[in-house]
Amino acid sequence: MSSRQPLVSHIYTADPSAHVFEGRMYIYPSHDLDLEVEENDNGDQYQMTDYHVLSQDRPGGPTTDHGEALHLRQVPWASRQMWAPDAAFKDGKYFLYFPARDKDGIFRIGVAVGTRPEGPFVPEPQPIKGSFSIDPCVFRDDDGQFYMYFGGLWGGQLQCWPTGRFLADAKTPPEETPALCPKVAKLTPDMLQFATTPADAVIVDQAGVPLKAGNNSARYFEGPWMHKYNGTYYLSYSTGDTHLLCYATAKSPLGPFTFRGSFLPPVLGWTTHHSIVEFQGKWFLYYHDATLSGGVSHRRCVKVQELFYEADGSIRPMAP
Ligand code: FUB
Repeated sequence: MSSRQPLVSHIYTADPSAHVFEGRMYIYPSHDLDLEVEENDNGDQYQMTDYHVLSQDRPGGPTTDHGEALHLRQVPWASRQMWAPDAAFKDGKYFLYFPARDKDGIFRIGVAVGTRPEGPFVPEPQPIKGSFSIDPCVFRDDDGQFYMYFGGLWGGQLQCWPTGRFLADAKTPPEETPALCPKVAKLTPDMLQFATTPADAVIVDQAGVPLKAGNNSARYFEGPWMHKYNGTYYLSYSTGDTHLLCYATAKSPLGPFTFRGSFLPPVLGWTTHHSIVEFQGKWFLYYHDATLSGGVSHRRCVKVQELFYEADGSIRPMAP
């Protein structure tokens, strides 16, 4: 299965987080706006103000747009830029996790709750305590514990937290020093807070040495995704300015994760962002590119293709 066509073309969509809920494929994307704005490294062109939930009866099948599930104006703490979201289900409730800038311009991660996978969702009045940066991915392990992975560099501000306090002018680490890592925290049983202080999900090379900041074609930048295949934890992510989707594996959801390689080369547009999900025994990659707008990086479209593993558990590289 590979349609290589946008799931929908009546709106721009990006950053797809896909989950199977109630036997159907639900996709939680960013909703890119059709704005004429200058692009910069701070991501000011990504001015999204709401979320739409999409669904399919099977990957590649017809897509339903369920309409607006949450709008910026409903979120008391947020000021702008609703970036890549994710969703989770527990005890009869659906949770939409989303980053946005607070009133001080600092990215935080919020949660909104609903009773249907497509929403609507009612936001909590405050962001998750101790949350920062962008791109939440919420993963349920087989024992029922939920984890959140998050973080993104540059406009996503991950580099601004070297001390645990926000430093607006902080730079990314020097090339010969360890790279910044995505963060991981356990969620509380009610799914609304961190149960543990966010820690580094460290990515190491084959010798067990943390990847260096200058290892641009392998080190982490943004868009973490966690899935489990044959008992192994797969942390996949974007390398940002080198535009690759890469992955690393571990025996624990907390890592350390050993770098395994890249599985998707650069797509059209600056960003690349994805999720990996199983549906009826097959695995699928949801991702985006900017083909729908002819290459405008902030007007993207979500696509899907089947993903395959080799016998040794490596992900077979694919073409966008
Ligand atoms: O969509 C806005 C940002 O672009 C996301 O949060 C990043 O992952 C990148 O795709």
